[in-house]
Amino acid sequence: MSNDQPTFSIPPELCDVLRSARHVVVLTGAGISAESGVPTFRDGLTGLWAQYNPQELATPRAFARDPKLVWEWYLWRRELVSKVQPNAGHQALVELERRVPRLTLITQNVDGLHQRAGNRRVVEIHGNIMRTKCFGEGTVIERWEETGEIPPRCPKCGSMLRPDVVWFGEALPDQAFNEAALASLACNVFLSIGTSGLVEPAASFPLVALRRGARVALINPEETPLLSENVDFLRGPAGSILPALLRETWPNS
Ligand code: BV8
Repeated sequence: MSNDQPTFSIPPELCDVLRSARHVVVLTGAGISAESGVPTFRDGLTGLWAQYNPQELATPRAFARDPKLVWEWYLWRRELVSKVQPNAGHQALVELERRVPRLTLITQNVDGLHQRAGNRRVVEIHGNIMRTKCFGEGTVIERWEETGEIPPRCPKCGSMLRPDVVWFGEALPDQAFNEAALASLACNVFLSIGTSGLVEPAASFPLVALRRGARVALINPEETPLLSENVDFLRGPAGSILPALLRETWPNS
């Protein structure tokens, strides 16, 4: 094996629990889209945006201060995401959904790649960059007049339009949060994939599952705070680890 191959081992006990699980929860972060070419938040954005801190831009304050800059940042990300494809990690989660009685796929990502890969039940706890909403009323807006003004205006009330994503300091959508929290309480296995585990309340979902006796595994190329708990650590890229995990769990498929 060449030395740049990921050197991860898959605990057989994890495969056993996964094979017999009634309810599996997966939490994904930007890392699962990295192999599709979508920059993660901490790997730094490229080009024009390298000088900006996403945590500074993804806030209501940034939008109030410079709505044109924030709108154009999301337009750049939307165009980037629309040109990429789901990768082997996304595809493995579609297969996982077929293999287990119930999969709750919670994603922090706003790129819609899980749905494009074919997962049917995706809980988007931070919204979706392809959707646009009225800043004033919060209603999703699908069509508006392009007058050249940036950001464009809501055709109903004239407020500025904004991406339908959850910014720092904003509450998560009630339904998505409740579904994610309830699944974390009820699952047998919780896989945390491609997330630095620094953003709340998403980072607490695996801890909720752990406290309720679920088996928890971190699938990530680098360590995260989750490792301070009694969890499995499969170190490496999701695009390699997830297909291997499925092969070892369901070998005769
Ligand atoms: C809220 C959408 C309350 C926008 C995003 C305690 C409790 C509650 C809140 C807080 C709290 N402490 C602090 C807070 C506030 C804040 C927060 O968590 N701050 C942090 C920075 C400390 N939380 C909030 O503001 C949340 N709101 O709690 O509201 C409230 C209640 C009522 C009323 C009002 C308010 C909202 C947070 C949501 C923010 N929006 N995204 C957009 O996308 O533009 S967050 C955004 O950043 C992502 O969605 C994601 O969640 C986060 C980035 O994290 P990751 O996905 O983990 O990405 P990252 O780059 O960090 O890591 C990538 C990982 O992948 C790395 O580990 C890397 O090694 C790995 N990787 C790389 N390559 C691969 C790979 N893995 C696998 N395979 C590979 N090939």
